[in-house]
Amino acid sequence: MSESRKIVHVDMDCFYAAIEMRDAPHLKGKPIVVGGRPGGRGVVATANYEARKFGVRSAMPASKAARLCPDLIFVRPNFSKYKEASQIIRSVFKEYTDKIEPLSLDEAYLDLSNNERHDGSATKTAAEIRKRIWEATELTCSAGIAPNKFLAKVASDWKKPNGQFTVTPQMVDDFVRELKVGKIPGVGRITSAKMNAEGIFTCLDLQKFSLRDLQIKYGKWGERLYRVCRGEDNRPVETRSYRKSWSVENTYNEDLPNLEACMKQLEILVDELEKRMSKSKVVLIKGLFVKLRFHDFHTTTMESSEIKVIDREQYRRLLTEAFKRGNRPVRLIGAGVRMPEP
Ligand code: DCP
Ligand code: MG
Repeated sequence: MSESRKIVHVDMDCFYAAIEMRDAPHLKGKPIVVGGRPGGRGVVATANYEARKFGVRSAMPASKAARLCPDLIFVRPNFSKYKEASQIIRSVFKEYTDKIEPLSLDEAYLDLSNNERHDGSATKTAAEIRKRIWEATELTCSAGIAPNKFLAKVASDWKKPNGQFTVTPQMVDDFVRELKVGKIPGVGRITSAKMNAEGIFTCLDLQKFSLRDLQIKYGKWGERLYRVCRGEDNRPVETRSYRKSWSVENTYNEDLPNLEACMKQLEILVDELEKRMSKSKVVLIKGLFVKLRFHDFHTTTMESSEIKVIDREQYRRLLTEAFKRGNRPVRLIGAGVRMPEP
């Protein structure tokens, strides 16, 4: 037990919406969403808790949200404010540990294993961190405190908003037995529905499968599932900077003969890129790029640094330029975005 770590997962409460309510008090108590991504096709980035009562959720089309909640107030996002708040929060974390792993603007893991404050109590220290964040930003957050990242992340959701929950090493077994599979980060609605259809509802149900069964059922994921359903997760808190770029690429079984064929594939790649980015909550973009590898492996990248949103027209232009550089069959296309340092 002395080896046990103390990991804290901190997650801000309805982050963008909370900032907008703080800065425009007349919005308080009313249902609001922050939405319409830049370049937007009108998607909800986040909803405050009043709006959530109507079923409004992140990633929902704005039109649907308006239908669910007729009095819904739409606020345009102000990313520079979110980034500023994120930096302040980060500076609070830094007073407590150097082992910080940011997951997005509003979420981070901290490793408090070596913390000596409050007689080494990570629970009390987390409460202090939350109080300090409130004092510095007037924003509330929730925290999970546990022996590993998986449990800390699940626990930060337990008493949301403005609460915290600790899973002590002694509690782990009981905690996971009851835990619904849909609460496992990475098990989305579809996987969880599939599991339920097979009679798997809780982590205890998953524990009945052997490692090999799970590997056969879920491939690479199987081993991780085998561990987390027992409350095990040995991933370290990785102090890292934000990713600098995000991209999707594909190597084609048969070379794409001309620009037209490349254009068709580009659309598919950009669809995929959009999908992944909305899941990962990437919000700040400083440029776009397209990468082409010709059949002779000559590789070229075209960048556009002015564009702050996923702009299909711009991608098509970049592809056209890149293609001109080689003007021969293509074996790989990549499409991506560059992100600024936070
Ligand atoms: N976000 C987004 N698109 C999504 C999900 C989130 O743009 N599909 C943005 C808006 C959120 C922020 O990221 O404010 C943080 O995401 P969370 O999932 O942590 O959601 P919230 O902080 O808004 O709410 P909660 O209180 O549930 O954490
Ligand atoms: Mg949050």
